[in-house]
Amino acid sequence: MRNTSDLERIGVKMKNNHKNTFSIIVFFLILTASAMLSACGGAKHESPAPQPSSATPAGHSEHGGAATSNAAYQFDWRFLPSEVKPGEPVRISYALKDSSGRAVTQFDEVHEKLTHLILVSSDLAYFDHLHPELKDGEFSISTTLPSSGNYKLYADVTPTGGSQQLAPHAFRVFGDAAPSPAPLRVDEQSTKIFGDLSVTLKASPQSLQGGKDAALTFVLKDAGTGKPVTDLDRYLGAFGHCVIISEDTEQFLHTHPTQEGEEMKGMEMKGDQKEEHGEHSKKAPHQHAEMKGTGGPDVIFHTTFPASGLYRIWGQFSYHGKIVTADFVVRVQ
Ligand SMILES: [Cu+2]
Repeated sequence: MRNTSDLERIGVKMKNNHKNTFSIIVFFLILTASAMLSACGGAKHESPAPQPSSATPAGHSEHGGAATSNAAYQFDWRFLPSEVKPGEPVRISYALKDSSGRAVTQFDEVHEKLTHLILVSSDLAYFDHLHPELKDGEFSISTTLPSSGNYKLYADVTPTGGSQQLAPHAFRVFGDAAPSPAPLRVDEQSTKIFGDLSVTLKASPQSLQGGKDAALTFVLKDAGTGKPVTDLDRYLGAFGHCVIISEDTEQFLHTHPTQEGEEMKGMEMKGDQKEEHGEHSKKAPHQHAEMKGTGGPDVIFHTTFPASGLYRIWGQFSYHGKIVTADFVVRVQ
């Protein structure tokens, strides 16, 4: 994982809003499966940005900005070099255009970043959570993919004055000897060791159902001492982040813990829960020491799996200064 180095920049962004729900759940269906197999080939790729299904029109779009929440946005993707090779750095870039074709240059920070980018291999064996930098209206970041094959990106941005935008983009890494995709297997062990954490995933209901509410509880113990963890660090403004992707990579959910109690009332959780911003917002980057809430041992994510099938779940936590990514495969009936 490469995001360990982000830790130094972690802070807590406080906001004078009045939300009492702490999870954003975003999910979208990719209607253009054809894009999945298209190689990047050097050309710019445009993929429509589906509105997340849970997005409600932002109540404060009168603030103005680059776009309204109802605008249709387009993402332009670029890869340099255009032919991505395993083991060789590639610069991945994306820019957003509004419905009139204008480049969007102003974005809101959500979870302390202007954008979040999830990168997976099409068999979900590879996972990365990246934070590209914005420059001249374009987000970009360099990374190196370990092996050839098909990959998928999920970019998440919130244009200022608009609503959260999510865009999937598939691309191929060229090279011989692409490893054959590893089929997903439901984890038989519900407890696994990841870095310094022993992580148990508990699903409620135990038999997950498509279309029904579910709670995923990550129970965290110190892998060395076996003691329950109660001192998680905040990672990008939350005690945990959870990304869920379906086996066919068409469904993507990103959620945050829901249990953090009253102490969390001021936390910024944007996306579909857009709240007012501007003069009321204030940054308090060093407040996490004072914040209560639950830094373990249970970190609970509420979500709704859109349909039956296999899903891979990645829970991300910061423990003793290191990002730990704990992944499990579950079956949804
Ligand atoms: Cu992120």
